[in-house]
Amino acid sequence: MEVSLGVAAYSDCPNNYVCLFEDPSWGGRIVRWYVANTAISDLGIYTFNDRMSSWVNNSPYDARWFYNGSYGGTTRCMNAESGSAASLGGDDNEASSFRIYTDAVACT
Ligand SMILES: [Ca+2]
Ligand SMILES: [Ca+2]
Repeated sequence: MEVSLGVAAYSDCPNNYVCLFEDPSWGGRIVRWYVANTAISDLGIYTFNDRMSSWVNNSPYDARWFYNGSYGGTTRCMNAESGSAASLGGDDNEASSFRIYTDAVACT
């Protein structure tokens, strides 16, 4: 995984990566991963707890994010090869844990 402290853009999420952005419309800081079966139980270790405001999944794998740490609470799917709306609405700044699955049918 990588953490960027600079201002990111949609183009900073290349093919095969799943990217979480701090700001709406794919801006602010970015954290990104490209390995299947990634599991991050606490986004706080990247100073990213309750900060995600948009995302891009350019990987061939489904992914999920969770309101609580350790994959708890309300969860949202990030389908393979998709992106979030520019604004997450009520889901803004809630993500506390995150995982990438090993196929594109893990969450439907
Ligand atoms: Ca945010
Ligand atoms: Ca949270």
